[in-house]
Amino acid sequence: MRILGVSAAILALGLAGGAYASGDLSRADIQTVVLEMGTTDDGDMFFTPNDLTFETGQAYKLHMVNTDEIKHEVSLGEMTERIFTRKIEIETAAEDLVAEIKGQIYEVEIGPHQTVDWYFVPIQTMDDAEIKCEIEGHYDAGMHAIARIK
Ligand SMILES: [Cu+2]
Repeated sequence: MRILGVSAAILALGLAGGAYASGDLSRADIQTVVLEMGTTDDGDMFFTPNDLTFETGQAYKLHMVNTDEIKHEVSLGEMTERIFTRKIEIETAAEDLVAEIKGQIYEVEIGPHQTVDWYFVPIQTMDDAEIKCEIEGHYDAGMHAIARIK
């Protein structure tokens, strides 16, 4: 009985060390993903990359870069419900903080030649998420991306 108890304790420690991180998951080991958006010379609109995979429990900084002369949107739709948003961060070109916005966010609109960072941790899996720009005509011009949470 005593041996069984020790084994159970070792097993529990092993699981705790291997499968679960401790502390603040939204700040540990943040992985940066760059999402560029713009318009090609042919008039096609894009997100690059247009196929994204995220993992539950991994903290991300989605670095959204609008390379265009016009504004665009990054709308997560239903994926918003599957992530914990820590903050949206806006800085000047000189990297001075303009704003940190906290709370659940569905969509971010980004001005011409601006960047915005979206800090989040996926908390539920999802197979068929879609990131899109909902400005009229932009989706049809190609401004959407497939996303999944594993
Ligand atoms: Cu757009």
